[in-house]
Amino acid sequence: MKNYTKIKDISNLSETIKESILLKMNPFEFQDLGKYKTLVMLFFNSSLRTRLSTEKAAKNLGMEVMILNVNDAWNLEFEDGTIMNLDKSEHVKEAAQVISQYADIIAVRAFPTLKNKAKDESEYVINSFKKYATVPVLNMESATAHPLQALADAITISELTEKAKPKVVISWAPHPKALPQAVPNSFIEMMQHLEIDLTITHPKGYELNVAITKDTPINYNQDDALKDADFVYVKNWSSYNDYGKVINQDENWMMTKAKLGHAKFMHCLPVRRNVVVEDAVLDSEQSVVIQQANNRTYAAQVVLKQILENL
Ligand code: SN0
Repeated sequence: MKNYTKIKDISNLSETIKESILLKMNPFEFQDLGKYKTLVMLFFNSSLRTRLSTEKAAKNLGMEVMILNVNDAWNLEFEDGTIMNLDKSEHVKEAAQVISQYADIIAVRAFPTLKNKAKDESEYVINSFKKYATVPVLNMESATAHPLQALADAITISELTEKAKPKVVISWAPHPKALPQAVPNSFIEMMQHLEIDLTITHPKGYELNVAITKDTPINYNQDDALKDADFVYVKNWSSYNDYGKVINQDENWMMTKAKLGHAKFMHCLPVRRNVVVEDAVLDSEQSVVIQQANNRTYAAQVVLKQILENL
């Protein structure tokens, strides 16, 4: 693998899922692969799981890890040809080339503005690093995608499914803040590649980009959508059409034990208790969020392994 900035960078998904489950059973099998190699992780935003699981994955492969919270460094300019006489101290052109001398792989987390749709969709942060870095780039959640989370979700469903073709529902939930569409985008795209029956449910106005949802059925009736579900993935996202806006906070969309039925409950975390999902769900055996978070390590590890093998 050259870079992992999108799900399509995985050449063989079913093999990759199998390989990650093998890594989970034997995490130190390739501990020499990353010897003398360095992962530099750049954070433009907060992180808990991504930071720790990706660092753990790199260390399981014998890599060194350096982490930079970019907000503690220089304010980066991404536009071409600007006169840099305002608040931006360094251009990404220099920064990416310099970091490439210290790193064998550069991982980037950069959330969207949720204000400028065209700018967010251009993926200017991760794509600038891809353009100017001379080493592979790993997406740790960009403006429109979170492919490491989606891979961990695919691993989790593969581990837990008791059916050849389980029914998976992604259900919008209320939230006080405007959140990105990155997690649902990547989850939906990932599910479209697996042998599963996917339904999307959300209030009107929360339609995601049709380039992502394609022909996946959208049911505006949550109860109806949830019928006979095997896995229910709950996530808030802000409006895509009324870009970045919170247009509805209807608490009736919160996931409850009654609505969940016999399904497994999934969420990428962090989750707002009793807003997105009630305690009774998170504290039940049906919640698999802790297992999902554990699988973040093996998702990152299989991706780092495939990139290291290609260096
Ligand atoms: C991020 C998101 O994309 O929705 C990261 C998820 C992996 N989530 C949040 O920003 C939640 C913030 C909050 O205050 O609940």
